[in-house]
Amino acid sequence: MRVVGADGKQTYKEVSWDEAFDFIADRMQKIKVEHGPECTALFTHGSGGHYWGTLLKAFGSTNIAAPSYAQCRGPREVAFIATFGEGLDSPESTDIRDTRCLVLIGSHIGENMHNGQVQEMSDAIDKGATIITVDPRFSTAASKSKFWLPIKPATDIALLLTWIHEIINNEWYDKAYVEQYTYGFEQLKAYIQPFTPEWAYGITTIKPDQIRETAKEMANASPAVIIHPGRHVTWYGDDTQRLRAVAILNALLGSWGRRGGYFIPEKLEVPDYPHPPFPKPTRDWRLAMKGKYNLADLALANGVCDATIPTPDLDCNIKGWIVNGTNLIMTLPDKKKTIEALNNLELLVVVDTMPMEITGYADIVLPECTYLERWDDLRVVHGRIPNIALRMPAAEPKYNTKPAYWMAKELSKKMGLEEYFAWDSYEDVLEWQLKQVGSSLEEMKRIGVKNFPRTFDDLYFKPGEDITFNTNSGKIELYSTAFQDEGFDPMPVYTPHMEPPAGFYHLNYGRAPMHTFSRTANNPNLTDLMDENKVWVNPKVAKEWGLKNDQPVYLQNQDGIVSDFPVKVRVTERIRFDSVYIVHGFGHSDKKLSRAFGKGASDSQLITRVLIDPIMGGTGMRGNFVTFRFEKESEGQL
Ligand SMILES: Nc1nc2c(c(=O)[nH]1)N[C@H]1C(S)=C(S)[C@@H](COP(=O)(O)OP(=O)(O)OC[C@H]3O[C@@H](n4cnc5c(=O)[nH]c(N)nc54)[C@H](O)[C@@H]3O)O[C@H]1N2
Ligand SMILES: Nc1nc2c(c(=O)[nH]1)N[C@H]1C(S)=C(S)[C@@H](COP(=O)(O)OP(=O)(O)OC[C@H]3O[C@@H](n4cnc5c(=O)[nH]c(N)nc54)[C@H](O)[C@@H]3O)O[C@H]1N2
Ligand SMILES: [Mo]
Repeated sequence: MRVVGADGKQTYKEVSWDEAFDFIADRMQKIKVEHGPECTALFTHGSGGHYWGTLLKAFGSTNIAAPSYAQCRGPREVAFIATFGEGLDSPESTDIRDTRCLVLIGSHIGENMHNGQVQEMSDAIDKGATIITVDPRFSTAASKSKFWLPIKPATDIALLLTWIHEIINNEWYDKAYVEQYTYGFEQLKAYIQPFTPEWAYGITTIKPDQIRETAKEMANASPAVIIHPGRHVTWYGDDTQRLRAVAILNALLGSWGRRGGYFIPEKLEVPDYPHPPFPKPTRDWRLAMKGKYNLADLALANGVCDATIPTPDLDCNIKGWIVNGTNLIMTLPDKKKTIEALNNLELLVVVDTMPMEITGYADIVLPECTYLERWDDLRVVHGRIPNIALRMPAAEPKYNTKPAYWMAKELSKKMGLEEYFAWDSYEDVLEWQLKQVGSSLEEMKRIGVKNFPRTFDDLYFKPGEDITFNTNSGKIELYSTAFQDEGFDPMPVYTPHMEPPAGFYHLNYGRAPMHTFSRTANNPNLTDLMDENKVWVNPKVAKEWGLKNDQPVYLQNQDGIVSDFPVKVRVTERIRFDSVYIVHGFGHSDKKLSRAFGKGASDSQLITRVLIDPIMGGTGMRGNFVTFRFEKESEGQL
């Protein structure tokens, strides 16, 4: 579909697939001639990434960014790579099933439906594991916990440093493990001396006794203890350092590579369908970072977005985007900036299954059929045992929708890149790949998921096993030489963050179990379960403002941005008095989303202050404060 009319308005004119591909190929060619192929980028989340990635790399660009990195798990990857020489990737290798103590720091498993983790957590609870939840909100996980520490927002690093202090000074750490595997223990020990529980109490509001008691609880379970690394960890801009503190705590308790801690995952190698080598681009996304964020191991979606806004000192401004399965308007913080970038594009192609905010800004929308109507790439995941899974169509595509692999292949023909898609149907690709690993499409159609035996090592380190870690020192780095080399603090530092001004509250957000980001807000079955978000307000705050349950209010942030729509109040003790909470993904402004339009408030809209992590460029989103308004139009500031 061609988008006609004003930006964001979602007025379309249907064109043939052929016309659409001609249009895209022409614009891509123009960008290539005038600016170079590197001035294009792909934003992707989910399965289509592989096909579009192949097309873009064949075209000559490696600017491929996913919001699941710099808006999600990026800081944790960098922190764990710095400490253990390895990131966690997805799914995480947390051995929750066999743990004796699980510490959740803002990971709201149970509302965050990583189903494997939810199932293992409930098994662990049945087996008597201790759960410790650190969260300013009484989450579902907190309700299953032995300890709930309702921490003052943005102060987690202080708590983590103090736990490290307690575990070192009481000699509760795993001495043999620390001795054999770690680097920098003496520096760490000297460094953490000031961080007593009494010091942390003043910062976190967690009582010293509770800090001591929970530290002891973790030590008792060691090494079958998991200080959970979290997932959406881009909070306050010092997130990589917070996750370093998490990694260090795990190392001290000897949980990395140990049963009930972190297992060693294995993945099956499934070769790519043969294609010619990709051209090597002379410029990539790193260039646009101007020497910053060298420790980031993947492209930054926000970085590529920034590089689209012309600046005089950059010779490779991005001119064309392909956006596959990511609603960047709701996904990237600082919507104004995203729209500024969109306005500077010469080409925006959006591949989506329905009209979402982002499709309204496209030149061309390519409507994809849903996952139930198509083949997809094999799912190849690492885990305790390597396994692969097949996704196959359960129904014919409705309307004139197509799978992304078909689109990428057809477009490749228009761009002279068809040799990168040298197959007739996607079943041929799957058949070929499955054959390489000793299976077949026929078998996979029958069984769906196939497990393979592990080929190397054990699931855990053997006692006293000699191990070289992929860090500069070859050890688990309690003191990070990589951070030091880049000019960052080699050990995590607690820095106080801004506090909400009078009458404002931390804007806290998270997941609801039945919804996925903003993408399911219009789903009829899921809206039956939950059709709007509510703003959680502490009773003390409600009293001060005279707020009642279900009363609609607007939220206004520190920069004067007011939510497009009102949101109903939910008065509850489950949130601290200094914060309010809403579920992410609501407050859609696109009228074509007939069920979701105007329902609830959008956290994305209110996240205008972005705290960039200096180490890897992640976008900290929790530095925003909101107040209540009773009417949309203001009669002066509240
Ligand atoms: N149902 C459902 N499940 C999902 C998803 C989904 O869309 N829907 N998305 C998936 C994805 S991609 C991700 S990344 C994960 C995200 O899931 P998580 O990584 O678990 O979520 P976060 O958003 O980091 O954390 C939300 C929790 O942090 C708490 N919190 C807020 N501020 C602070 C603070 O300063 N300190 C502490 N200790 N806690 C704080 C909030 O109260 C809330 O309970 O969920 C995954 N699972
Ligand atoms: N304010 C705020 N921002 C956040 C977060 C937050 O909690 N709050 N969470 C962050 C995190 S952890 C993550 S991982 C990201 C996630 O960010 P996104 O993945 O961008 O999340 P959605 O907003 O759900 O956008 C998904 C888009 O994909 C489309 N889609 C769904 N299925 C398909 C399909 O099969 N094919 C195609 N082509 N498209 C499809 C949907 O219609 C929708 O437009 O957001 C990050 N940004
Ligand atoms: Mo995420």
